[in-house]
Amino acid sequence: MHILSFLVNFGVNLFALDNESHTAMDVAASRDRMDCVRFLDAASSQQTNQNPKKVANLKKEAIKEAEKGIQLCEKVKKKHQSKMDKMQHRADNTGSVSEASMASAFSKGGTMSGINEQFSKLIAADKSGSLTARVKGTLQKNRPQNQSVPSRGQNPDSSLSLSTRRELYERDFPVYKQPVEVGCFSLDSERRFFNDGRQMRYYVEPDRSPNFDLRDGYKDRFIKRDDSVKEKLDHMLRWILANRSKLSARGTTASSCDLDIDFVTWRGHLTKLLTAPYETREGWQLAVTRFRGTLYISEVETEAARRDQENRTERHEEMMYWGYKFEQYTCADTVHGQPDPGGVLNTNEAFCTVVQTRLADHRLLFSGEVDCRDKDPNAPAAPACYIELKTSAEICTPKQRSNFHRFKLLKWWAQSFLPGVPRVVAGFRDEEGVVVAMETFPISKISHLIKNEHNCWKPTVCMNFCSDFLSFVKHIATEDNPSVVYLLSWEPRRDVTFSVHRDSPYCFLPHWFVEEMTSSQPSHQS
Ligand code: 0WD
Ligand code: CA
Repeated sequence: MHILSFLVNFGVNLFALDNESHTAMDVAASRDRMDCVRFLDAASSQQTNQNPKKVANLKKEAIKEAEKGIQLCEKVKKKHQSKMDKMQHRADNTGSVSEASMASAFSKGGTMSGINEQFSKLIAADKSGSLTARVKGTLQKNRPQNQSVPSRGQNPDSSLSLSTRRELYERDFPVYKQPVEVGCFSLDSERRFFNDGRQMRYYVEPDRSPNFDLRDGYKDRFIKRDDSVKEKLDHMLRWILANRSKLSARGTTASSCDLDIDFVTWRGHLTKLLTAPYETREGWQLAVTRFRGTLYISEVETEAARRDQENRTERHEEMMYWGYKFEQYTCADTVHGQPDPGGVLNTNEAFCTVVQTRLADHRLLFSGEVDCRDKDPNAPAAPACYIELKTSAEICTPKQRSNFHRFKLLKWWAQSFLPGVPRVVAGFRDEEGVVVAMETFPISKISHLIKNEHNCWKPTVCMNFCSDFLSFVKHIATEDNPSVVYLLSWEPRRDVTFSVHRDSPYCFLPHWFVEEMTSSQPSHQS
């Protein structure tokens, strides 16, 4: 408000428009800042009364300026696109992306039909490509443009960086194939791996206001996973070794033991990529290794995250338990069973789905933890029968609702959209940790729910950024070597940068995986 009155007194154009043709007053209204709306309304009435001709001119000027802004933005976007295209072209020419094997990826065995090609459009339901601000280039280079292209094994130009500015990713929604579940695995109460679905749970619908006490059992019936143990991609790699025959390139000239996949990672890492253009607080570091043509991506804990974890308050620790407790109130271990909220809660246990899909020309294999499934025997096949469970603070004010839409729904959408989980069931809890209301959010409806929020997040920006990030990774991570790590680092309001590390502590592909993948052919299972 102080800034606003300063600017108005200073003589800014009250009628100036952003690239979506909103005035300052529209923006204030959409954010529920009625104090600002009243102030701006009074100021513009005063100006109109005093000098209607001048106001008419100011309005014209505002439209002209906005048009200029839009044009500038378009230009920068084109530049970004042409750089991405060049990068893609180079990646193809250096042999890091094989068009032939790519095209064959999902047409076999009828697992992915052409109908599913448009999955992205159906479930994301957002094709808007409007522009919001003036921008500079996204893909930045501090050196002259016309230098040589890195070929395989040569160190890439580490001055290359990738912008996360949202304006650059406002284009058509990229192709995102319907994710197909290719397998699953379970982690038991001691975090042991099983190549099966033994930890699957079944959703049991509670009352509309169930009054679950999420604090129950925190002190005496809680076994917490040791989060100082960094598991990296290990569970996924175990799953890959046990299921290699499902993934190997068949009918191509590539060595039959190479995977027919560009990227292997956790779903949680992809969620971070999707939300990066909107993230203002937490950065990340992702380690990438190219091994037998596949790029493996594993998170590295940032210094800030480590500090946050060490300095968590007791209240915060307890609140982290609430999410798991909600699962215990709503999930049964067997299809006809009932939840057992009196039992011990052990966060070592997990059921993970493994899905295969394609984003633009990137063939992805990733795994994500799934809370439970619909117990109806007629429910659709996985992942469409899966349900994500969440807890959130109850919403009492318009401001809280707006924040919920702007921040929480973005994370919920990204996390479930990726593996094709169609709904989130949320328990809204009060300050004491009592669930006072329940609500189901179909993922395909979330983009409609947020439509009224001004300058809100857009699914297309999330997906286009992720796609460009993966192209960037293909371009820079050229050396195929399990002991080389390309470390991609990002902090909010900065570009993504990278550094290269050989035989360093960042190495994350374990010897047992590298040896098994190198020495033997996959055993052909049915
Ligand atoms: O080492 C790491 N940096 C991480 C390991 C980070 C994220 C996940 N993991 C591992 C764990 O082994 C976990 O079993 O991945 C598994 C889950 O992977 P994901 O599905 O890719 O992760 P994400 O989407 O971030 O989280 C899904 C659920 C969470 O549910 P909520 O509703 O809170 O989003 O997995 C749980 C949590 O219940 N979860 C974790 N479980 C164990 N270790 C972890 C973690 N670090 N992070 C989230
Ligand atoms: Ca959950």
